Amino acid sequence: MAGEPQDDCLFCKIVAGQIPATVVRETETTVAFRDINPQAPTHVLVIPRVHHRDIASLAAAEPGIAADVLRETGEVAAEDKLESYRVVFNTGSGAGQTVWHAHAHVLGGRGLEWPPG
Ligand code: DGP
Repeated sequence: MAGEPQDDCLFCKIVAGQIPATVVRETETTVAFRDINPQAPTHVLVIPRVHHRDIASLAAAEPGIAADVLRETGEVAAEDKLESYRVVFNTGSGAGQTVWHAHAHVLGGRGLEWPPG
């Protein structure tokens, strides 16, 4: 059920501490940790503790927690002293989503081209 931990979800396992991760920030509703395959000097994932398959589902069901995720992206950028950075929510397999637990990518520390690939 949406919102409940899923046995087969990698990020639910990180939230539960069953899989190790380099956690940089935690709040009551979110966890932020370094991406295992970084695409920039700073590449942090901010996830809600609750399970929803993507950011649209999270925002529809629990808009306050979606706002918490957004706020944390700014906190991550501030902690890494990023003046410029990008926040990405890959949504759907055609956009590159591979983990079906809502997450924001915070990317920075190098020049970022526009449009993205
Ligand atoms: P996306 O492609 O938008 O669904 O992003 C999923 C990201 O999750 C991808 O950049 C790699 C990262 N990732 C996958 N498995 C792990 C893991 O076990 N630990 C960490 N820290 N990151 C992971």
